[in-house]
Amino acid sequence: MTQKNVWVAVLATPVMIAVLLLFAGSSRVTANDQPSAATAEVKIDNFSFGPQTVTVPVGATVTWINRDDIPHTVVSTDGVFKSKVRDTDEKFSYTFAKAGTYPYFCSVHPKMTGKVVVQ
Ligand SMILES: [Cu+2]
Repeated sequence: MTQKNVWVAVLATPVMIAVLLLFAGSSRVTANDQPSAATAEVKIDNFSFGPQTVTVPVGATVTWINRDDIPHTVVSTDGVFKSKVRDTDEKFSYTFAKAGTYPYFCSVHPKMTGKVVVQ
């Protein structure tokens, strides 16, 4: 090693250790702050999704539950998710791994629309 390279190594090592500690620390903090993934619920009732727009963190699971007395579906406009026909009190869940805006509708009644915002 040249004199210059030795100094680079001497200076770089504590920086790398600090970076590693930072990463280890931050992942531990994340684990403590979010012991389980976030969840949100959307009720389907009277031909509407409520709340119509639900905002969740990345990784959250949204569960739709049909409280109406007729069947509905939950279908992503962009083809990201698609439920089967949900009868009264049946549920559909989807976990959002990526940030974005996910509009959806009921394929039986396309005027029923909603939106999930993942951030
Ligand atoms: Cu419907």
